[in-house]
Amino acid sequence: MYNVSGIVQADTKRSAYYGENFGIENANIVIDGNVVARTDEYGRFSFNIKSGSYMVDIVYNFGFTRTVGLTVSDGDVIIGEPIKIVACDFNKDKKIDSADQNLFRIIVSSKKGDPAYLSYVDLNHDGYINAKDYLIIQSFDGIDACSYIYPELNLA
Ligand SMILES: [Ca+2]
Ligand SMILES: [Ca+2]
Repeated sequence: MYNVSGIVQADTKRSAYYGENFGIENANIVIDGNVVARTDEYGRFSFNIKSGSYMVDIVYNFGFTRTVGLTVSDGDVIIGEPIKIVACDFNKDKKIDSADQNLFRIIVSSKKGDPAYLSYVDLNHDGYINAKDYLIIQSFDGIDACSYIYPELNLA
């Protein structure tokens, strides 16, 4: 068995600002229908698997599923590049549209500790629901999980 580790982050369509954490918490790493790992608050995951080629699904309650190829060949795999996912499908209807923006509007200006605050809407994890999060949500407006194609990613 070899160890595979990596990180899942919210896709932002822009370069991350220094010091911001776009890690996706509680995304499931799924291989052949089995959950092999779940991400922590920084999006980190790790699991053990034997050598082989796998299709790995990244499944998140508030985003689009992403599938990546993984090849493990007689050694541990440390995935250096973050795996980015569309993480603003808050109502999980496979579309990013006004419904998701409406949820944002309801809780905008809330901060960590407020009853209205939702950590999954705080995409940059800075403790505030504000324009920085909205810019990300807005940049994906109109996309549909059925037609949205992630860039191909194969993890050696
Ligand atoms: Ca949606
Ligand atoms: Ca924020």
